Amino acid sequence: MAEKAELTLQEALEAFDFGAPVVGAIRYGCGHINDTFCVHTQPEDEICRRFILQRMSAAAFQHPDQLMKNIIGVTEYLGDQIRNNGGDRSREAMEVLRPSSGEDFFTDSKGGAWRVYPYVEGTRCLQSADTPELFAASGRAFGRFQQMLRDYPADTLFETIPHFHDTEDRLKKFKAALSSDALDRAKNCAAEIQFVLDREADCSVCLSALREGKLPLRVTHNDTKLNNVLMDKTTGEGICIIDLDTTMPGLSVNDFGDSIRFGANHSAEDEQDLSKVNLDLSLFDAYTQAFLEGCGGALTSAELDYLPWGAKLMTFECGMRFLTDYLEGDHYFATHREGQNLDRCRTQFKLVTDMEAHWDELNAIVDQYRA
Ligand code: ADP
Ligand code: GN1
Ligand code: MG
Repeated sequence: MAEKAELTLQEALEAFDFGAPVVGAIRYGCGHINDTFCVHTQPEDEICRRFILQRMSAAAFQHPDQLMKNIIGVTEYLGDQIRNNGGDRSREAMEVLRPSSGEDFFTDSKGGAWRVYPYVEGTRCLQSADTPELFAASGRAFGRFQQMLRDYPADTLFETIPHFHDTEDRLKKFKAALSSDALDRAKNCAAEIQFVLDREADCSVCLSALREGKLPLRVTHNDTKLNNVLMDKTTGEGICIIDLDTTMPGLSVNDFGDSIRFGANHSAEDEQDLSKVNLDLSLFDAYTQAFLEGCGGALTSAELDYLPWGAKLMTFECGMRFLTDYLEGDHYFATHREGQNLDRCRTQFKLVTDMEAHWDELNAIVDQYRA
């Protein structure tokens, strides 16, 4: 189990030059992976300037050096494009603030790896899509992100989490957790275990299409949930894609699918009342149109064919990951109460069931937006 980040927070704060005295650092955001703090500084005669300070998850990332190389490469590349297009580089792309040592990140006395980004002011981070317009705005932003990285040299990117969206491998890991059942928790989730076993064959659908050359490998974000895009407070546009930890070669349909998984419904990811967890087809429709617009017509006809599969498999895979973590003792995803990973698994499987029930409608919506 990782040490509490608070134990070395002060060390981390001292390792960076924030340009003004630090007046506070508080836990921030709703991410499940990293320990995130918002740092407040007080420059003389100016309003407070904020930064995001994060201890990268050691459970998720074995090589923070490689992770930071990816992020620095991608953010600088995006920054150049934004500047060349007359955009506002400081708001539309993340920027890494290096520690005073000049390295890419700071390593604390307990081995924890820390990084800093300037806080992108004037933005909101949503936990649920308040309106179809806002959800569409996030879709345009994620589509644009993929479009901007279309010529990025993919072979320079490290695989920060091996087999991240390898659904077949996720199934293997689930089965291993089930057979050891270290905490004797399998008895609490027989229905969810059966749900996975009934869908084993589905795990290969997108991967087979990739192996057969039907789906292209692109540089993708791979963690496109709504709270990984910052929305402009005034215009509601999605302006800055964040959480670039898993930006690496992947499938466009997975980027589409992970957004649908998280955002195309009106409930929290850990909602316990499953009657409230329902796929909203109008949100699916709004996101599809906007994501394709953001991609700028770059998706192939096969990628369009597989969008509903991306949605279903990202939701299924995520549910299976929550279930695996539950069986293994909640080591990977941050939890704040007992059984939270099992609750998260249940919402995902409810959404998968809904997608299966509305399969023809999902395909018809995608067909509507074929050029
Ligand atoms: P995790 O991997 O744990 O999800 P994130 O990198 O997504 O961590 O950060 C967690 C939260 O911190 C985000 O959801 C967002 O609310 C906030 N955040 C991260 N970076 C910034 C930034 N540069 N400006 C403003 N808010 C940010
Ligand atoms: C994690 O980092 P965060 O909270 O944005 C996870 C995603 C899951 C998601 C489920 C690196 O995303 O893969 O889909 O939780 N990120 C990583 O909410 O594992
Ligand atoms: Mg995040």
